[in-house]
Amino acid sequence: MPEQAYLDAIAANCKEDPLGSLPPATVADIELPADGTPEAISAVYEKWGCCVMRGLLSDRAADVLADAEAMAAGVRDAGYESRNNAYVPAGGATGHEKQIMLFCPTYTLAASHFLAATDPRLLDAVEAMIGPNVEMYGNGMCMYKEPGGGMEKALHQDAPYFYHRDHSFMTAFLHLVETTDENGVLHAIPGSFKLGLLEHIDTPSHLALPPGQFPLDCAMPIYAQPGDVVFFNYLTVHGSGLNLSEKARPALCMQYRKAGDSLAWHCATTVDNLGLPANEEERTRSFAVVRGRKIT
Ligand SMILES: O=C(O)CCC(=O)C(=O)O
Repeated sequence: MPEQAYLDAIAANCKEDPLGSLPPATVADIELPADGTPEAISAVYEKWGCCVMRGLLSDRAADVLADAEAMAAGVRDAGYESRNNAYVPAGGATGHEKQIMLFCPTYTLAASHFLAATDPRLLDAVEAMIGPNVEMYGNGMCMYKEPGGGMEKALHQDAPYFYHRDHSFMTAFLHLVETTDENGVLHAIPGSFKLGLLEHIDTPSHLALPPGQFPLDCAMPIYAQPGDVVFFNYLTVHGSGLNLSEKARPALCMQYRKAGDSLAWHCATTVDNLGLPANEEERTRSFAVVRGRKIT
């Protein structure tokens, strides 16, 4: 059973037709050019809880991709034993015994990943969204999606995984390859952050929204090119389908929060662990401050 704190949070947001209460959106509503002004970025993020900045890091994507593929090659050379911080669950739809789902952390493995996460163009955008004091969260995660059936990530919010006091937590999702319906394009529901924390269930891809109520196709595909970055608040509903193409679909997830925000609940990947108070170490853990300061 999850803790009462979680049950209380989701009860407050329980609606018969949660999606029906959201304004309709198209990609044009959340799309910004790489040189979008802070005012434009902030307005889109505040309204929709997500945005896509076209070509923001197009000059970095090739290096980040080469390092992600080197991480994967290490795992394959080791006969799918975990290496390079890989999470290697059962092969599922790939038909293989195992598949690479993700690498975490990656800033400790490859400079290209850290340099992307600290790129001033990206941090300018993050600052426009969450304010002048920005702290990294974690050390980078590369979602891999193997070819030939690589794992889906059912629609979910990131909030139950990393529930924070001030809800400033957000992800910058850097595309490394072109995404299509075939290879598991990222989907999101613009405006869904306004629904608050929703009830999640246990699935093979960890915590997710009940698929009967939130099938993948109720979200908007955000087709992208290498270097496009999708930003989303951790309450924004998002996910992606299987990769049925012949090439992997890696992407780099870089996470940030307002400096000083802190974990409120213990990190969780299963329903049983939701709503447990964060321990002292989790509440006070600090990461690199990349904009402004966190000084008391
Ligand atoms: O890799 C993807 O397409 C989805 C990733 C995701 O949902 C997440 O990192 O929370």
